[in-house]
Amino acid sequence: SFTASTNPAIESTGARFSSPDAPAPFSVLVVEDQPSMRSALVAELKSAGVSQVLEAENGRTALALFRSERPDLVLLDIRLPGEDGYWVARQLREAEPGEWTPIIFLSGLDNDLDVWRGIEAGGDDYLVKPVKPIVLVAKLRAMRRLLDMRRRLVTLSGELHLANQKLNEMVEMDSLTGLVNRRGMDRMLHAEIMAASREGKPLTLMLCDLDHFKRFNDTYGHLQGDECLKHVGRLLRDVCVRPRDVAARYGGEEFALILPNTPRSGSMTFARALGQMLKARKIRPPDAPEDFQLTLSGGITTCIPDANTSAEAMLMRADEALYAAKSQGRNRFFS
Ligand code: GH3
Ligand code: MG
Ligand code: MG
Ligand code: MG
Ligand code: MG
Repeated sequence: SFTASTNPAIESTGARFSSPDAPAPFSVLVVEDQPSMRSALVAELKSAGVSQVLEAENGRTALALFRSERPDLVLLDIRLPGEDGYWVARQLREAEPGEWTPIIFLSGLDNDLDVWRGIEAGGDDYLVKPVKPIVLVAKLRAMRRLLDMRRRLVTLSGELHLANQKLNEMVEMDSLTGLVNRRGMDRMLHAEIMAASREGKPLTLMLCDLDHFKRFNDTYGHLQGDECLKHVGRLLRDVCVRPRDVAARYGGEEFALILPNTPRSGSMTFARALGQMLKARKIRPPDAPEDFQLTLSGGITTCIPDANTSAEAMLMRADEALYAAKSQGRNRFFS
């Protein structure tokens, strides 16, 4: 049924896998023990425009070739010396979990049960020998269509995954300052309370509020106020030197800092560093006659959390300390 030298069906219809002058980069592994049948198949595939044809005469060789060459498709005989085609199909499926290489059985066995077993073993199609070349090429093209579709889906799912990651980040980000927003900060505070409680380490929460910010807005305008908030955002990001420190915009001109593994003394050092940075990096609104000295008031709470520690209680304690700092003159941190 196959002859190596001619394939009249393909020549008469012009049906090809791709033009032999410009063969598609597509490799087929032919697993067939009969040498004459194998060389006929190889010749058919090549003249139909398949760019690479690999040959195996038994199951073990097929598996080894599959692993090393990663063909795009496998044509698989069933009756082979040693392990049969069903075994090969199962091994191929196990060799690439999550991937898919089409397997077309090509066998002289034409019982319905053989078809059933072939598909159960992992085959995608089942052709009974002898197969007309035009049918073989048509089946290859159908499989390539499915392969292309699968590749597009894999690409798309990767893109969706990235887009979803980005959205998740955006949901927890404050768009003005680029800091974590209140939603993110609430989640992270809960997480750090759990972590600190497991590790038995002190956790510090700091709430800061810009002093007399309403005056700033009233004097220089809301847009300059926004610039000022961005400036403070950059400054807080810079003062958070440890990778686990989190700076968040908690509300309008209120900021929160989560400082894991930071005892009371460490939180005071942090507050001093913040105050110094505010002095060192003054801002100059366009209409202002001189640099503007921003100041912050802060409330600090530190504890070694246990199972009963709540984020709400920590926030309340920090807020009380902040209120005290405000009422006793501002530009200071209380704990
Ligand atoms: P205090 O020292 O007591 O905190 O005084 P304050 O003026 O800072 O506090 P108050 O709560 O009276 O006013 C907060 C101001 O912060 C008023 C509001 O216009 C301003 N503000 C809040 N969010 C934003 C914002 O996103 N952009 C700008 N430009 N201003 C904001
Ligand atoms: Mg055979
Ligand atoms: Mg206020
Ligand atoms: Mg304020
Ligand atoms: Mg406020």
